[in-house]
Amino acid sequence: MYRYQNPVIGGFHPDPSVCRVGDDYYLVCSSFEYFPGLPIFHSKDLVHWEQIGNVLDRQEQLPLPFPGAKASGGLYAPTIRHHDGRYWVINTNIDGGGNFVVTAERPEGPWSDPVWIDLEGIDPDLAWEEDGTCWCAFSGPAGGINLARIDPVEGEVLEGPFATWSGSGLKYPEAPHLYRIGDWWYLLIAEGGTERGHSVSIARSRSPRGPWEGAPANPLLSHSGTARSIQNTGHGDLVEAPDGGWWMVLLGVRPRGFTPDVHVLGRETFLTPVEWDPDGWPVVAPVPETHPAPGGAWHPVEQPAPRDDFDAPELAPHWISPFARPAGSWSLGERPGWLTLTATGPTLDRPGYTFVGRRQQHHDCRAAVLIDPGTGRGGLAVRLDEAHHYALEAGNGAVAVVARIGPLRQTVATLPVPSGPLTLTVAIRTSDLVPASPELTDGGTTGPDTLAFWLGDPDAPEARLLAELDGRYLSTEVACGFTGRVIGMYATEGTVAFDRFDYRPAPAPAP
Ligand code: 6LW
Repeated sequence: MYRYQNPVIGGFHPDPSVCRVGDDYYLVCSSFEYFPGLPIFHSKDLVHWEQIGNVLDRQEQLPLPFPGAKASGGLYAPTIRHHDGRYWVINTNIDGGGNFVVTAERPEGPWSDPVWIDLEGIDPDLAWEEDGTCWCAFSGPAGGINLARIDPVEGEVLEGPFATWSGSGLKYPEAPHLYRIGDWWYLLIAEGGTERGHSVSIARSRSPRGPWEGAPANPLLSHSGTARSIQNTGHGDLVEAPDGGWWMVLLGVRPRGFTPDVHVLGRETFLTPVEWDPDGWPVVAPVPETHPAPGGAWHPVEQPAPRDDFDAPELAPHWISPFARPAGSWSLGERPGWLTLTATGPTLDRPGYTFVGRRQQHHDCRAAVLIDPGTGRGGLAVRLDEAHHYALEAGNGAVAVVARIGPLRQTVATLPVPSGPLTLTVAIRTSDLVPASPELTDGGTTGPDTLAFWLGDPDAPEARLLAELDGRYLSTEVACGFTGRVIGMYATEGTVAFDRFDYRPAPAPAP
């Protein structure tokens, strides 16, 4: 009996939506201001997920104009469905155009250009009746769940929108998904807000037009007020496995540190089993840390290698850049075997800089690069947004650790270095298991983790520890917003080259 560990997709992969085609599952997540957008994953068992691309991987699909686009703006929650032999994704770009549909013959793409839909709101869903009628449920501007009949090919609104069932009375009903299951239509939603009060509720009707009957047990799922290590559980999507078992993918967080505890990896994708009671209502188990895997399938997949040595002709799909990755700002051909970044902005503090990064997916991990700063300036940064990031920077004959926390920017350490390639490392350790260094918390409370910045490989005797910084200031609760940490390479002056990027989970410190 195989058991899976939650989250099934770690790191900031919120608002998951899943569909099954035969024995294959496909899942998309929101991605906000990052390009490329809407990562798409494939699995054969709901547990092991391989990113097969990004739905929006052409800049023209993803207008994020600035000034205008902002951190945690851009792409909110998507829905993926398979209908009439095609894959469909409906989504909202809150900074550039609103609601749109893209389609593809194959899940790995290419996906079409957006077909914009004149509906105001977020969290759009797609559901079809047997006669081809297409319904779009979404979270309307007035804060309730709305329904509209649409033509998803032309992007035309054919009827509505009109208000429909909006939950059990908790705040922020959103994330609607409409399903035809047996003789019933079910409307699944999130309510309570995406923070600690997040929950999942459901209603059913004989018609998408209602009338709707809320489940007696609503909210079906909430971790609010529990001591569970997984919190903020909500924003679910239901899927039936080939063996008839039902499952829900949903978002959750894993907070760390002293109260009120904070999360640094963003809202992650979790999996929980769903049963049906004799009255035809789903029963959703509290989201488990580990659980027997869906029956009949166990298909581990290749995850990205710990080292990317930039020998491939294209960047792997998990590499992301805030707002844009303009041609000319990056190259894998200019210096074969190196990723060459050319500065497009002078600072990480305002959009427009060159940054290529990947989501931090583990609480304890290490990231390291071999950088040749040449005559430029750049380095390795851990970021939440333009106002919350720590950077280990090389340039002009020195390395420096620079911390940006809200209105404060401070160079914490500097060290002269010889010219030529350097290894820069950030080692991230959860501190609620390991008392943080006193000077880090000056005797105060313990944050979620500490970030140690090294010149060289920390395991090598010649390595130099430059600074250890408290990770609470790079948490979503401090920075606010919808994303999580991204660790990446950047250039803010001239051209900087990176020979490799290593990312490895580290064993949690012994308690
Ligand atoms: C998402 C909505 C939400 O569209 O936040 O808090 C938005 N809930 O469901 C971004 O995740």
